[in-house]
Amino acid sequence: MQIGLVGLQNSGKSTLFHTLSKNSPNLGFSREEALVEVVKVPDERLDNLTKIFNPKKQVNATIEVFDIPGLRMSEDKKVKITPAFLNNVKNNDALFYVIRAFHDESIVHPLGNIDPIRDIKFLETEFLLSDLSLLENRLEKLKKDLQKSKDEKLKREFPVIEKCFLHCEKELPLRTLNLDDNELKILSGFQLITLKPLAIAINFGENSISTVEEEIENIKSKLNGMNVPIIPFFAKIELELSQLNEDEQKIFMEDYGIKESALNKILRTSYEILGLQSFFTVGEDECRAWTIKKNYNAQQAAGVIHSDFYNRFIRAEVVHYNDFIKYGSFSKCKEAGVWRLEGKEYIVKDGDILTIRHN
Ligand SMILES: Nc1nc2c(ncn2[C@@H]2O[C@H](COP(=O)(O)OP(=O)(O)OP(=O)(O)O)[C@@H](O)[C@H]2O)c(=O)[nH]1
Ligand SMILES: [Mg+2]
Repeated sequence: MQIGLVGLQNSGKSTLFHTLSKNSPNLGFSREEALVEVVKVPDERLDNLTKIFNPKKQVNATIEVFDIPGLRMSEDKKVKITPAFLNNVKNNDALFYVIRAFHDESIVHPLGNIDPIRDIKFLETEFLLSDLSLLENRLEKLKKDLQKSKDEKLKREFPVIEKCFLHCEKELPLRTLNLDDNELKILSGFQLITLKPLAIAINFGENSISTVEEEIENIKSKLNGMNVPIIPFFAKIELELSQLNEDEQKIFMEDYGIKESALNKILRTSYEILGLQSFFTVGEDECRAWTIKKNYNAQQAAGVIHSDFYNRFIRAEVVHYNDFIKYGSFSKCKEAGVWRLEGKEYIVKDGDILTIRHN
């Protein structure tokens, strides 16, 4: 899974990116080239399992974060999206708009002044126009092709593209359109931007820490109808904090009154908007967190570990993390009746510990 940090120039994307990728202090602040970093998803539950099983290694789930150079003013004094920018944006499973709310006269804002609502609407409009033009072209082409051929695949595609086109024409992003799995499959090759899950991360200056909740509520009320998670963060301070060790970080965050790190918020929100959850495998070799979609059944989850596990699936031994911690061992869980054997249709829950039986 890859999430993209998208926004206008100087909104704090690269600063945020660096707080997420603290394990790679050598990453440059590139203004020209997009950078991808694999970020370890912290999970206290996995840390606790590692303490219990003492395996040779712990493997956290990972998520890829893509830092995309922002939109800037071109020579004709306009801020325009470029094909290269769009390509970078399309290349993600979910998007975070990174929006500037900090004030600093010495740092240029390509649209002139600080106005988070305007910036959010600017991005939404540009992406909507991009989708609209793609859908319009596709619709024209389908109309022509369907006059000549009776291809079943094209016939099925037409109403889906038309439905999306009419939705975008009403200035509504595609993420607000109800689409079933078949329709989504038909659309999957087009990389429509407003169909991607979205969250908004707003970068506040340090003197906003005490008022940030109010400011976020204010922004939400002005974005009525835009039903996406909105999270505040403090890029500049958090970059400094991310250089410290975990204990120091906690102390300073408390001092500043920052309740949760940008890293945690971004990852938690990514799981939420992408509909993801984690399950665990444990043992002497490794304790590991795996990422799956929320409605995955036991066989699909097994397939994430290994395709052989999918093909040769027999049953899954299941204990939930909370039960395991409560009872302390698999045998105690068996005695308590919380250890179960489940078939392939079992819907895996966030925090399940699985052992796959296969032949
Ligand atoms: N004063 C202040 N400066 C900040 C804050 N956040 C980021 N900056 C500064 O703003 C400048 C731009 O930040 P970047 O993180 O490089 O912005 P960006 O969104 O990656 O910009 P582009 O890559 O050009 O799109 C840097 O000099 C940062 O140090 C903040 O909260 N307060
Ligand atoms: Mg940058």
